[in-house]
Amino acid sequence: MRIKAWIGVAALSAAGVMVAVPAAAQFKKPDDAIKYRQAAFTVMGTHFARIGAVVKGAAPYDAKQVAHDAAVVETMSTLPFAAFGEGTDMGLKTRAKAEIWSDPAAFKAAAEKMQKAVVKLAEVAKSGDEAALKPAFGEVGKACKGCHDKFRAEE
Ligand code: ASC
Repeated sequence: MRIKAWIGVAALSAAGVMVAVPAAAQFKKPDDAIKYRQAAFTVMGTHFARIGAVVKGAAPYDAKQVAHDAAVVETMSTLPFAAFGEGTDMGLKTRAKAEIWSDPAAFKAAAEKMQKAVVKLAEVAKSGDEAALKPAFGEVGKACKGCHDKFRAEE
């Protein structure tokens, strides 16, 4: 009985440690992290492009649809950056550049710039202000490109 209680405490403290471990350790292996971040970027890019079609006039403006797409982009934008841990610079085919790990502060700043622009886009989309959509979309696109130019290799 006493041993069982001790095991319980050990399990609890192990759980406590798990909460505190770096995000990268949430993935079983580097390839899982690479797959995960690529999936998040793919979903984000897909929904961002749907808004793009609207602002370019290739698709009709539907406030509800745009708000949904922007909400998906916003949620996805919070996911990939926990999957750039040490050791995830190789394995599965990845375009992630070494600068991500050699200049983490700049990478973080670029990620946060994008996330801020995405929050704004989601707000604008939710408000139903059609005229404000294009500039907000443009700001996100610029932030995407800024990060790609520095941290993503060519195909
Ligand atoms: C997109 C998409 C990106 C950005 C970027 C903006 O639609 O998938 O990565 O826009 O191309 O320059």
